Formats: sequence, structure tokens, C-alpha cells
Amino acid sequence: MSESSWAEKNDPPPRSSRFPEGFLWGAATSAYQIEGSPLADGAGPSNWHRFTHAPGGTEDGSTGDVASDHYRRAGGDADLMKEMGLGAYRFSIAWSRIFPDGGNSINRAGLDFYSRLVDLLLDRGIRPCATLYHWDHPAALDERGGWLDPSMEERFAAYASVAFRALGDRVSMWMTINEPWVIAHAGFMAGVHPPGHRSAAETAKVSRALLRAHGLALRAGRAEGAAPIGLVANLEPKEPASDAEEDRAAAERGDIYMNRQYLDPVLLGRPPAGLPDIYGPAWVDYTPEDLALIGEPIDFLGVNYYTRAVVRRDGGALPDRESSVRLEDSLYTETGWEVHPEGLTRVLLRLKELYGSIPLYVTENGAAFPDPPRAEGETVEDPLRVAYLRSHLKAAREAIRRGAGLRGYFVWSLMDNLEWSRGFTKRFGVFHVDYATQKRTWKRSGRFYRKVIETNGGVLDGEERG
Ligand code: IFM
Repeated sequence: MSESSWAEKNDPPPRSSRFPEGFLWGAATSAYQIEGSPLADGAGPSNWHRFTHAPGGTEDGSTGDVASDHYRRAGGDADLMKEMGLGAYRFSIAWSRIFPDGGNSINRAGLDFYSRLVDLLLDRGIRPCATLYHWDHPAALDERGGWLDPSMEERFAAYASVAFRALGDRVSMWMTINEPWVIAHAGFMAGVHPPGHRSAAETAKVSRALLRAHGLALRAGRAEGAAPIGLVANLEPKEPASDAEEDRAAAERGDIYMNRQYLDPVLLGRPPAGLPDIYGPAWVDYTPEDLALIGEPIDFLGVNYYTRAVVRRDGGALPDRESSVRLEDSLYTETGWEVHPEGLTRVLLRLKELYGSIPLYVTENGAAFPDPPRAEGETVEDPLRVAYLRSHLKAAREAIRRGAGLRGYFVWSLMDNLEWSRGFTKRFGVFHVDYATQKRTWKRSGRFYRKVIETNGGVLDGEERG
């Protein structure tokens, strides 16, 4: 499908109403992806530092040594956030800045960086929203087995306590773990993220460990009086490629493996019925103590939404035995993800159906499309990203209209950054970063998002074009 007809199809004539009053407008990033200076001020190497420095770690050989240099430019970046009109900024804390060797001694300078960042945000009227684990941890912990080491969960909770105590009086929202499915699947099943393993048994163990770590951190936060605290899951509707029974079963398995594996234990207090069958002999059961811990009530759920998957049964490897089909009529982003805004409406409404009225935030939504490495002029034109954001924001608003308890939206990402093992080959930012000079330039999508915030979504109905 051509880009213009896609944009027309997804930009239908205006529909009523803005977002509810008090809707939280934010942008998100994560530590290893933007900060750079990974060993500064006493920080220790992280698992991602080691992984990107090993041959073949990233597609383009890049590392997070400089990234978007946010560690040294946090003040200027906070000014840009203010100019954009952000109500909230979601960042993550690098565990290895606080506990450099994964042991018990705290590196105060690491905590000070986040304390300063929080103050920079507050000074500009922006609510700080902190994620405790966005995939990076002290590399020394991997020598003990990382997430396969049972003591990792307690260590995570100890680190979380320190963060809650130091920042809890100023942070507006806490997120324990970002995207447990990606950590377990990409790291332990597909082997494309650290530690680069391929084992269904480890994937099952690590999934449970991550959920237990979430529960322990939540308890630590309660003990420190920090609130609200939630979990962030990346959710993808799984749809069958045909009506064939086996494709429908593949979609169901995919949904259980990616989405419900993490949501059901947290929000219903038990794993989904089909999960043991998906893992087969690799399955590890949850004890009543696990379930009580994991099922402790959270204050909100963070939803990262990028795409849907149209799947068919292909008899492939455990645990999900499914593969995605590429559709001729759809537009795909540079990461190969179908642009499917309706899926966001469906995901948000389904959460209400399955789990009741838990407050929801879209904690990430955005797209990689090709942008030039150098910015010419004052604005980088990125019409596809503008169309993507417009259509997904309309989809979010539609979900609210139909009863979803959505309280806020964070665009991914504030600025271009290191896309993990894909290095700098993919740009998701609404601010362009020139990696040679570290100059930040507004993208058209950033200017559009500013208007969205200013009009509380009114611009989506064409009141004013971005
Ligand atoms: O860049 C990532 C982010 O770290 C986690 N969610 C998905 C984004 C895009 O792939």
C-alpha cells in the first residue's frame, strides 16, 4: 500500500472530543539507550555494556558508551521537555550506577545523578516517572547466573528499596520491570539479548523470577511508602492468519505466551491455563507463595503497544510454535512491525474485560521510520511518524470513549537512541539526535505531539495541524 493512501485510510474525518481533563501526557526513554557515560562517577559495567562490547553484540557494532549523551546533557534535555509541554517524563534507573558490582555497597554519585534529574524535571513542572528495571543490571550479577540465580530477586528488591528511599518523595509514578516478556524471550529463548541463551526451561524459570522480583520490589515500595507502583508489559493482539483451527490455536498460544503469561499471575493470581502445555517438560510450576507474592495488587498497569501479530501455526520451536505473516495491504515500520492502531483500542478494552478496572497508562507507543542522520534546518520531516502517532492517539481516545480506564500516554521515544541489539540503525525519537555532534533537532512529530498536549488531543480532530 502506498504511504499516502495508508495515511488517508488512517486519518479519517474528525470525531468529537478531547482527552479527559487531567490526562497525563508524557515521553519515555531508558537509561542504557540514552545516557552514555556508563562507567562515570563510580558506576560499574552492566550486562548490556558487556553485551554491546562483545563482537556481534549490535548490528552496527555500536555501544552505549556515548549513546545520546543524556548523562551529561540532562539539563538541556529537560529544557526541551518543557518546551514540548510534557506533563511527565518516564526514565529508567541504571542499577549498575547505584550498585556498581552488584554487591551491597551503594555508589552515592549514581543516586545523585537521578536525584538531580528528578529535580530538573520538578523545576520545570514535569512529573518524574521512574522504571527500576529496563533490562540493564550490574554485569557482576551475571557471573552468579543473573536472572537464573535465585538471589537475584532479593538483590533487585534491595536495590529498589534504595531507589524508593532516595527518590520516593519526588517521583510521581514507579514502574518495577519493563516488558518481562522481552527480557525472558529475547534473552533466554531467542538469544538476541543478553545473556544470549536459547532454552525453553530457562525462559520459564526467568519469567517466574521476573514476576517474583516485581512482587518483592512492590512490597519494598509499600514499606517505603512509595506510590503509585505498577508493572509495564508489552502487549500485542495475536490474530489468526486464517480460520483454520490450527491457526486459531496458534494465535491463542501466542497470546498466552506473550501477553497472559505475565498479566494473569499479576492481575488474577494464577498463570493462564494453557501455559504449562506451551512449555511442556520445560514448565516450572508456581507455588502458592509465588502466587501470593506476584499477585499483590498493583496501582496501575503500563502498556507498551507497537503492533499486532497475524500468526499461523508452523510447528516451529518451543514454546510458542507460531510465526507471523506479513500482509500485503499493511504498512510496516522499519523494525518490520505492522502499523495497526485498531489493535491499541482492542488491547485496552480487553484489559478491562479480563482484569476489571485497573488504571492504565500507555507507557510506550511509537515507531521507527527512516530519518536522516544529519538534520537540515529547524525541523526534520517525518510524516509517517506523525501519521502513526495521530492514528494511535485516536485509537487510545476511542478506547477511553468505550470505557477503558486510560489515564495517560507516553510517546516512545523522547529522542533517538540505541535500539538495543539493533544499535543506532533505528530511530524512534520525536527529537532527532545527530550522533556526531549530539545536536537535538525537533522532528515534525515532536511539534505535532506538542500541539496534541497543548490542545489535550484537540489537534487530532484537525483543529490545527502539527
Ligand atoms: O526501544 C524499545 C524499548 O526499550 C522497549 N520497548 C520497545 C522499544 C522499541 O523497540
